[in-house]
Amino acid sequence: MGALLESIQSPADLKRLNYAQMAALAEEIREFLIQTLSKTGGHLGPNLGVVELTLAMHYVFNTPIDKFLFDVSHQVYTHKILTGRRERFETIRQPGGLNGFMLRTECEHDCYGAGHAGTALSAALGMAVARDMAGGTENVVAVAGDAAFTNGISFEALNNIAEQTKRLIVVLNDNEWSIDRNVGAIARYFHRIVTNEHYQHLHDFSRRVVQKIGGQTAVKVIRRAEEAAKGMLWPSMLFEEFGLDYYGPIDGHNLPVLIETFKFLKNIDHPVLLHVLTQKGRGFQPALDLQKKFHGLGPYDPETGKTASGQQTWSEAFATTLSDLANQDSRVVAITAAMPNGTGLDLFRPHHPKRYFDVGIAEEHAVIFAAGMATRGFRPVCAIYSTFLQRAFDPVVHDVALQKLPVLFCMDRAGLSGDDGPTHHGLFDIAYLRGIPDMVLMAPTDEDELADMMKTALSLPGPSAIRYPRGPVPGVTRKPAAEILPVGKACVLADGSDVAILGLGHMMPLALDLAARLESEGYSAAVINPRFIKPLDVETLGHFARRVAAFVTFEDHVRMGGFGSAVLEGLEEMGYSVPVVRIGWPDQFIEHGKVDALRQKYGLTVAAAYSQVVPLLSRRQRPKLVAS
Ligand SMILES: Cc1ncc(C[n+]2csc(CCOP(=O)(O)OP(=O)(O)O)c2C)c(N)n1
Repeated sequence: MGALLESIQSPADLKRLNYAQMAALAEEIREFLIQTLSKTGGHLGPNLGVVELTLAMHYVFNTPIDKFLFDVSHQVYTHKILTGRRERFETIRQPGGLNGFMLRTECEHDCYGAGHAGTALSAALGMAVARDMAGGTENVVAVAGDAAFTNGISFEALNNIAEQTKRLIVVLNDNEWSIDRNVGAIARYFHRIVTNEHYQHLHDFSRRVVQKIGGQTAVKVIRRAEEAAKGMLWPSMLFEEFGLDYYGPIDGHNLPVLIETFKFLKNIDHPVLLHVLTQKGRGFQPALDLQKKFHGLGPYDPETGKTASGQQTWSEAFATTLSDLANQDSRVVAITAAMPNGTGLDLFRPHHPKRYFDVGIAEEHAVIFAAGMATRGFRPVCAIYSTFLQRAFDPVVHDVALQKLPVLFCMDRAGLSGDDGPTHHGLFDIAYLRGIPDMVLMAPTDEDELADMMKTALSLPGPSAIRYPRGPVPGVTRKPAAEILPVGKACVLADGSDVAILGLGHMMPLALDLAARLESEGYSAAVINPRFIKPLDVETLGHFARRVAAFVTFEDHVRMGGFGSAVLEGLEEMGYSVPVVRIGWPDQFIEHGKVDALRQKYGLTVAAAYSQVVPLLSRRQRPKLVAS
């Protein structure tokens, strides 16, 4: 670690540095990020892009009194390093270590937590209005990426800002990238500003002014800085129409320009938007060459950027299957909300470029857009992470299900996401989809069954959803072609008369292990692959309810409102009172960490299921081996 970086314990230490030292500190931070993340993984590209911006903000403002909000907050590593977390930084995203995003419980400098896009402006406005009502003087600064402005909530906030407050600073951190290249009219609009012929002139002007003021007295510096910043005032119709004064675009890697501009904006009695140009991945050539990959990734070689190539993932299995199904059915179209890489649709795009739609970070729009296409005979497939589909709950209900439209939701990252933590865990989708009339909800145990479920879904007259997790598929031998499954029919893998164990989707290995353990002790254990969460196979449930002493359900989802709850309800409605041991996540937010360790900690294990179910079985009969 560099000497300057080592001297920084809090933002106060930063304020003692001069511009040259701060520029050197920026390089030390970059090197520290590249080395650390090569071991921990994380959002390298976005963080390399905002080092100077974050330094300048902390130099001019005073957190935690002043409030910084970062949209998504995946780009807050420098903020963490500067605010007393440098020594723990190597624990980022590791079990028990720092979270990868802003977390209110982690530090007083993290005034607002996030992980989903589009929230920074609304929350910042709320804080600014609260300050105004309390007669406070603190500054509120919201930093949002260019792709965050493709999100509707950002515009709902913009629509409201000028009416509610006179003091709010919005920083548009424009690097022209979302995870993939940013798309849509807003992206084109920002690009037009940046490539405007006047920009170069203004950019040079601001740099010259700041160079000139170096070394002069503080008063003169501030006055000249004001002139410089005023000189940069550049009318941007869009933001001006929303009632914000627009400043920029300025070079987001030029510390003096950033600092003098913030000093000026701090005293303006009007909401402002500062357009800052940054380079995602700055200082690390592999990240500049492969923007998408280095947005967020696991461990890599810090020299070459190379990562270990792994097994096929669920996302890849989904996308290749969708390409095949689209070959067979010209009505199939694929929709992503700015996640072509994460959802695997990158693999679909080259095969069916005209049937691939990236709508930006706009999950609600994605779902309603799909509904519109479905009304005209298409078979839209929305590939959206379980956690991000939460955003679009109402469109799923109001625009798809209520209108009985055949849209398929393929929910990637359904289950515990691991390192990303609670903002990204997909633990609620069964609960929020199960109560929607006509919804067909499925979970595959392997990639072959995923293909069958997709084929089944595309044959249905109404809405459907499939949940599958992050990570590699089991790697089973594939059938030559996908088959349509009987809807609402579970698959009994092993018959049994003491206990019936249901392993939902990728939790099936736990069901099989539990069955093996119970069988080895003389119990007779049935194993069932439910396939359908809805409609639930009540016939199969009823069949076993008449024979077994208990059910066990395994699910990678919260217990409350989840699959086990569905089984309980199904049994109760049929008049059975057989106990159900429900193995799933408890009624609390689960921290980040390794999936296996968190499963151990929260009892999503064979051992936990065993200890809960055996007393229920023993009451009914002695184990056969013991009895004989
Ligand atoms: C609601 C929602 N949808 C999707 C995502 C996934 N996501 C995380 S960061 C990101 C791109 C953000 O781009 P931008 O705001 O421009 O910031 P940058 O990474 O370029 O700094 C996306 C799509 C998310 N976090 N939230």
